[in-house]
Amino acid sequence: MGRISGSCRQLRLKLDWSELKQTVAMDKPVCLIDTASDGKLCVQQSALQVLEQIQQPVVVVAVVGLYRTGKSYLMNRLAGQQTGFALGSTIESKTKGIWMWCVPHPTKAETTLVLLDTEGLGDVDKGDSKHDTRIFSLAVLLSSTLVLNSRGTIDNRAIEELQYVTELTEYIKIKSPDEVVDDGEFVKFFPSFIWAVRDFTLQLNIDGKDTTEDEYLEFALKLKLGNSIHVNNYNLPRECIRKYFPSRKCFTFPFPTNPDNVSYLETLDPAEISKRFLEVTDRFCQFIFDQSQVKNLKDGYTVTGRVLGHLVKTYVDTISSGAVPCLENAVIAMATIENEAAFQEGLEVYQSGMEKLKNSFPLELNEITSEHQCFSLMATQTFMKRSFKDSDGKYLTSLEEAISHQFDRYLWDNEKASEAKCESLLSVLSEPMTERINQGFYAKAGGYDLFCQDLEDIVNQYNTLACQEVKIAEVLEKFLQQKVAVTTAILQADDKLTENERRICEERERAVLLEQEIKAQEERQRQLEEKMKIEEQNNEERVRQVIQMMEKDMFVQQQETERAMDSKLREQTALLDKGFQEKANKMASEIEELKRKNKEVEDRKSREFAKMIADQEQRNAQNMEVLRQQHRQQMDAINSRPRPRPASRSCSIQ
Ligand SMILES: Nc1nc2c(ncn2[C@@H]2O[C@H](COP(=O)(O)OP(=O)(O)OP(=O)(O)O)[C@@H](O)[C@H]2O)c(=O)[nH]1
Ligand SMILES: [Mg+2]
Repeated sequence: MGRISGSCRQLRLKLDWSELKQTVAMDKPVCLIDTASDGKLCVQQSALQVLEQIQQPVVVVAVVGLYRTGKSYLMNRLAGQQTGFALGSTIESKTKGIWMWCVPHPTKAETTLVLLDTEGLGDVDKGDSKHDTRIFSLAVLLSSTLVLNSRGTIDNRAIEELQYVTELTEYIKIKSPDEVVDDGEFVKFFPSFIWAVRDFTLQLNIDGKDTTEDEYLEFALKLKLGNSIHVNNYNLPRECIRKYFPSRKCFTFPFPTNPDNVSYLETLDPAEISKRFLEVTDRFCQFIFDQSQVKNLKDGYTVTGRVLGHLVKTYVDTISSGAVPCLENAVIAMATIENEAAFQEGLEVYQSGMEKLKNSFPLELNEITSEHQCFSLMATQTFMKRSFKDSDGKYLTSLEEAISHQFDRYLWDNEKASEAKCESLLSVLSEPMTERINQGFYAKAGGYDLFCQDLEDIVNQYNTLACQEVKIAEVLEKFLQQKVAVTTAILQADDKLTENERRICEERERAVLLEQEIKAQEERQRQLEEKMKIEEQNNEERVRQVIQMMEKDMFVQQQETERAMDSKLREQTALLDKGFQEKANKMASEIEELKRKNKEVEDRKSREFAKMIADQEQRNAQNMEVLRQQHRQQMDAINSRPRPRPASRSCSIQ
């Protein structure tokens, strides 16, 4: 193995290392989604290019809320910067569309924090309330943590202004764009929810008791008993928040500084900012850094920057076409894009490794096969890291086939290189003998003996020098075949030999040739056996990788389910506590429905996985059968040959 520079193992280390680093640190935010003059949302290509480079998982924090409430300022704090997202100092709304800032995650290694600052809601000048709901639903769809920002208190007006939440069922679908309202599963895919209350001036005190910020939020989200229209309208946004988001958290920020300074907050000396405001801001940031989860797609696929880019494009294109974004469709679209890319990436890993190896051709068979094994393993790992929902193993099979095809080509290239090397070696070694033939040196009595000795020397030297070559036996066989005519001529011209001795020599010549031919066949057979051994190991490894991928998939699926279940059970207990028997019963049936659906998904996945393993095993068996058949045919060819007696060309006839 020492002969190979940049072998698979060294490259593997390099690759793992470079992958970890694949993120970007932007020094300022960029516009991700803009509003065209006709009011349609459009994705900014340059922002997608930034996301395309991020191969790390992303934690996505989006902020939403009424315009002019300090959202951009708060996002800058999360980026650890005083300035960045543009702040407005007039009453006009500042941020338009959705802006993005990608920074290395401050506490999670190998993760990128993506901050999404959205256009303020409720700006009457816009005159299009649907636009607001679209921005709101995009923030929900794209984020793993949604920060709702508002000013003052969480009073009924603040909650009523959140009618966007109640409209989400119209703007987000789970399975198909025309499904009837089914929001029972939103909790599985929705971000965690944080309410940031700015300029909060009240005492945290309910009924004379000190309360926490979270208790304050729970108090504000309390449902009212009753069934009147008024009560239903009061309860609806609260119920939606309670039901859709898997977790809730609240931060109450005091006034940041004195009123004269508030417009210049971003340029203000920190000493001028209230200590309590800074303390809450720090706590808020720390909470997000510690608790915000990596963004997951439906069915638990981890979202990287690159996937987030696809998601943004898919959702915005859907919305622009007038359709409703559908999680399931997005996952399918994403899977197609990512699986195709995963196939390419895997194949490139294999190809680039083997292309480097090609520079060292010809190699011994065990060297080339062990490198092939290592690179094809790396290729499958690379594929699996990126692929998802390849439930029928279509893309994995294509990758295996492409690799196997390429491997055959590399083996052929190696054989050609080995053949050229062996031929040139024989040509150099046989040069003096060729010279002698041309000079007629052997055309004399006793010439055949001399010729045999010279030939024997060449063969011995060749066998020593070319002992590692895959084509050693075949090239020698060809060489000896080419020498038949000249050998016969020398034999005939040797007067020292009797007619009988000549016949014996001729017979021996034939035996030597036959033996070499058999040797070449046996060498081919040995090489085939080696290939079979490697294939068998590769097959076992592939099955192991498929099982590993499935276990990971199942684990993520279970976690997703547990998170949703926990949230629903908490809500059910709270409803029962407060005497909402009817709503609690409804929640109980939702829990049952969720359980049923999860069971369905798990069963389906188990079936798909079992089939995938069976298919993989069947493919392996088929591959092995092809090799075995080849082996049998070669074996038959060897066995059908008459075995010559061991022959030597040390020629003296006694
Ligand atoms: N009173 C008060 N003002 C703030 C606070 N945070 C920021 N500001 C100021 O409020 C103004 C608007 O801040 P932005 O961060 O641009 O608010 P925004 O919500 O992003 O505004 P839009 O993008 O227009 O929706 C700026 O002058 C800020 O300095 C805060 O906590 N309280
Ligand atoms: Mg803003």
